[in-house]
Amino acid sequence: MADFFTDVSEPIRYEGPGTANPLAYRVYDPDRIVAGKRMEDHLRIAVCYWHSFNWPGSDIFGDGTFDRPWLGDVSDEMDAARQKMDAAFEFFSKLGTPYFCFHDRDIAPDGADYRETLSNLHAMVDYAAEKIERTGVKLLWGTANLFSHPRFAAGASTNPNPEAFAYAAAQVRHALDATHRLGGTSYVLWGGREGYETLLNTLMKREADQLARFLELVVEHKRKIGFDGQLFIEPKPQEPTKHQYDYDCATVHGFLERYDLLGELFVNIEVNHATLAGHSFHHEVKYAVENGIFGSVDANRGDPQNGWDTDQFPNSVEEMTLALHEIFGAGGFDRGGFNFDTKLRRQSMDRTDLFHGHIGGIDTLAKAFLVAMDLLEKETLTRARTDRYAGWKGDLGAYIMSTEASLASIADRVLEEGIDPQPVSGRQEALENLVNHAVWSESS
Ligand code: XLS
Ligand code: NI
Ligand code: NI
Repeated sequence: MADFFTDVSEPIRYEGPGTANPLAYRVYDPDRIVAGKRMEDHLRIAVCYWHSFNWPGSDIFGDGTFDRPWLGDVSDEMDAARQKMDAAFEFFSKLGTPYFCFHDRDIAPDGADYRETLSNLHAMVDYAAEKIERTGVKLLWGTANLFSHPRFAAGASTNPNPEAFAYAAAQVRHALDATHRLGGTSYVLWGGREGYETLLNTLMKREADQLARFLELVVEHKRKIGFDGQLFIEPKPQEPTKHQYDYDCATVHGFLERYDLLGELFVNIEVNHATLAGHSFHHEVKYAVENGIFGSVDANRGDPQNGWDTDQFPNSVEEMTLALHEIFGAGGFDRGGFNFDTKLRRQSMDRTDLFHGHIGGIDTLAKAFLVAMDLLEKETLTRARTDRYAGWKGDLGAYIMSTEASLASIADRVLEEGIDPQPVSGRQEALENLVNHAVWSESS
């Protein structure tokens, strides 16, 4: 088997902040112990198959630009799929990250009918099992592509045609089985086409019921096969649909509550989806953590200048630090991790650019992680927050929250005790400075 990444002969190593080597980690040090655990085990980094190995660098205006020999000759589709997997596992091993993730269609091509599609998938899952065994790279999550094929143009589970629902169910059943067989720790459902283009032809409530039924069936199947990983929904507000039902974390939370699915499904939060929804990534993470639905992260970033999913490699330590502060303040990941749902720019056509993108993103995450752990250890933000609400620990606060209180009795206390609230500073700038100081002074 020929090497595809010949510019990188050795696995990428930690060389520290002083190194001049562009193909080395400056901060990500897998074996470094932080709060009693290896950095690698805290961050659980995964490379994604689709953007890095499946996509030739095309966009809606132009053809592929990338140098990806494994995408070149597809006269034998299964042979091409094996070459792609060779390239992918060579990359995972050389990057030195512990996990990967995939869609069913990333690893195995569609056949002439579903029977052939399934036999392609089974063959490629066998091939992946050997690679996992040989390289030690593990599966973070699997998923099914229920958005590329024209049969899903009007949705997968939310399609007006029950046959599309059934087809999607078949794909998820087999992708979940494959994930289980490959030792995956979680499974993702991104509803790319689960939304609408126009309300003129849409029964919105009926589509929500179909989506809930679909999720119920997935949960049931997960139990039946004894998959003890977590199931994640990945919120996104729109693109490709005009409106996607899994708009953001709060919408997904309300949906899970309404259909009695809380505790069965969690969220995989993508940074760029958070910003598309008009939130910060920090907001989405905090909402999910505080409402018990946090699961995993699609680490990437958008471009503030445009409103679509550019999926760029993370490079803002500050943006990541604030979110990681919430994640690790609540104990970190269970079955999730940071997967790199990231795309190179179309002009970054060299194979080695894949290394540069991942190395920079991983170092950004590692740095943000160290800063967040430092802020948590010193209780910089946690103490400021607790202090701000300290009044609620007192007599009045406890009384208001008790069943003893009524609107009238509270009003009486205001009159009797001469309650006269005085505004206090929210100290936003002071806190922003403290976060910056931690970013600047963290010495890696
Ligand atoms: C698209 C999504 C997709 C999911 C996996 O915007 O991010 O890539 O992560 O289906
Ligand atoms: Ni995305
Ligand atoms: Ni994603």
